[in-house]
Amino acid sequence: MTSAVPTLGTPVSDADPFCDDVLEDPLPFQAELRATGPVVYLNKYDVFAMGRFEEVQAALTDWQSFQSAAGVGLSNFRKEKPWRPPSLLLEADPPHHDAPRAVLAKLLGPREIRRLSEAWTADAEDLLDQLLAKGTEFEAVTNLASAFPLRVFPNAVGIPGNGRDALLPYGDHVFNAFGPANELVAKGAQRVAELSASMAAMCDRNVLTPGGFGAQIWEAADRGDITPAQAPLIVRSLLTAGVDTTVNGLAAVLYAFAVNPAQWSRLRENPALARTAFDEAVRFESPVQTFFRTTTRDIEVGGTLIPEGHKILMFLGSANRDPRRWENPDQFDLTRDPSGHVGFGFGIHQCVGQHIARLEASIILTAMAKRITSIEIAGPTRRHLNNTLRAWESLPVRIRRA
Ligand code: OVM
Repeated sequence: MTSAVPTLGTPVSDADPFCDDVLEDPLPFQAELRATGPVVYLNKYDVFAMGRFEEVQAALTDWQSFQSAAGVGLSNFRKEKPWRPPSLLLEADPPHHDAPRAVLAKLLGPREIRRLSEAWTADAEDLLDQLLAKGTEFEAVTNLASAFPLRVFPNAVGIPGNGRDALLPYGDHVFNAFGPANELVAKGAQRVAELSASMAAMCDRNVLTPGGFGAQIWEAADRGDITPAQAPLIVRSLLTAGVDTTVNGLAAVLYAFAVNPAQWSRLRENPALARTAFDEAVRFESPVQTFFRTTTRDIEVGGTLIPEGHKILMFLGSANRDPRRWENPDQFDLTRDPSGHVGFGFGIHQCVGQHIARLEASIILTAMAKRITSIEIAGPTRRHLNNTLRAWESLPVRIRRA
């Protein structure tokens, strides 16, 4: 690997943020990263890492200097062929980024998606009633955090019943593939052809149900807002970025409540806190932990000169727990204002689906708050390791019915 020689005085670290130990519990590594400096050169990957809120937010804002079109993973698309056709949103810069972004921003806007509330509320109540009828102990990742998004989101996009099984494993692989080519990527690569084919099939105009987000993306192509060639890739973005993220966002908020019972009481007293609770959980757990950018010029950050064409690694999860920005960052606390966190990113690429994520979360939390007086961990929890996601494999919980 060709290494940039970091400016004299730039702190250097030999740590591997993508090794199993750090993925299992990234907090000690992140605390060390923040303590080491505003920019730290990671020898192992020849990248410049940022773990403090100020620099992460500034890099996310300055899309002119920190581009996305060279990939938002470790792989540099200027030098390496991307493993799949790049995302027209995530892996693009203005001006190419703008038309696809405008189409999704309109479709997924806070007012446009209100029409989904009623049906999603009925789905949430039905799911919970069926689950609670079976007993008061269950595994919450499969039965709740995955079950709810998988029940409502693919329907809203308008994809057919078959093929849905590909959504979570494909997303898992995409998020692994932003990291280095380690064991996690090798494992996913075995199924990648099959999963990519299932995804492509779901983006086809002929299979998408009328009225869904998918069909509306194709209608944007009919209007000329985007090209017909762009439409299936924009549907792909929705299906890739919209499932694993919400599943792990919900798992994060369920876990946070299970280990902070006083916060659950607070939500029960004031269910209007559901949205705040979800954003606080996104800050606290940061389901998307990291993204990369690539420098478009020599740029100085925190006393370090980062050369043009270099990968930088932004630790969103670390920024969201930076004590320089947050009071008691390691506390899940519904009385704080979590807005301004970078768990959905920041700037022109900030999560375009965040209103959908908040709607899903607030609906399921509100339905839970009506039915459940307490929630606690009932057995050994297990993390799901992913190069980018902070995820759960298993959350056994015990609840008490209202
Ligand atoms: C996409 C995409 C994939 C993964 C994540 C993401 C968080 C977007 O294909 O556009 O945003």
